[in-house]
Amino acid sequence: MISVPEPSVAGAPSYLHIDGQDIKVVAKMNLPRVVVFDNFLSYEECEGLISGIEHKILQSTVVDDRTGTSIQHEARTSSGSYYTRGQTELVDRIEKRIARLLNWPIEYGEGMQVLKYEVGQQYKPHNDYFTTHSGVHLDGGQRVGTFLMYLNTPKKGGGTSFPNSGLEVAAQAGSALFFSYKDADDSSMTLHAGTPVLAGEKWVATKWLRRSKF
Ligand SMILES: O=C(O)CCC(=O)C(=O)O
Repeated sequence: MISVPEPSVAGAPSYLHIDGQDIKVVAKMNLPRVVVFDNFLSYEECEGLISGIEHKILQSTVVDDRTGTSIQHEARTSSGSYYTRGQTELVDRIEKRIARLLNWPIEYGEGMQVLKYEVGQQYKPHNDYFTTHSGVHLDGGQRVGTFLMYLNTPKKGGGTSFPNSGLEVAAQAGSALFFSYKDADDSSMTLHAGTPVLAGEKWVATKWLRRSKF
């Protein structure tokens, strides 16, 4: 097996047919390794992920680099919650679709995080891999990929930006952004940010992928 998740996009397919879904391949980039998909989730699936969790969302936290504990921080002002792996039939179906799309075992994935951003809220530039100091989170190995699903379309703002390459992906309901990072350092250029929502609200679901069984 290759060392990071990677969709089967060699040969430039316009669509990948998975789980009855015609997933559109919209954009690709090598550095950072990014692939953008549309029609990954149906409208009903987006709504289902939001309605299944909105009653339990709380202020988001970040991992403290020094201690490895979860803390609230001005860099991340969204609120959110998690689905455990396979928690509902819908979550299970989507996790299987992600595993097939990225050629990465379902057991290597963390639970699914759902975030809600209101106007002015954002997630400032950060990397998703753990630093040596947050090694407390390394059971299941380092994170090597991120799969971000946009569950609605904010009226303005709320895209995901990669400040070191100038790329910005717009948040569009049902579309998804994949990026990978083989090494836990700057070489992958996957520093990224959830840009501030300027009008409306933003809902996103994130799946982090580990190097081994999580
Ligand atoms: O909301 C976004 O666009 C980015 C979210 C993010 O960076 C994360 O969950 O790690």
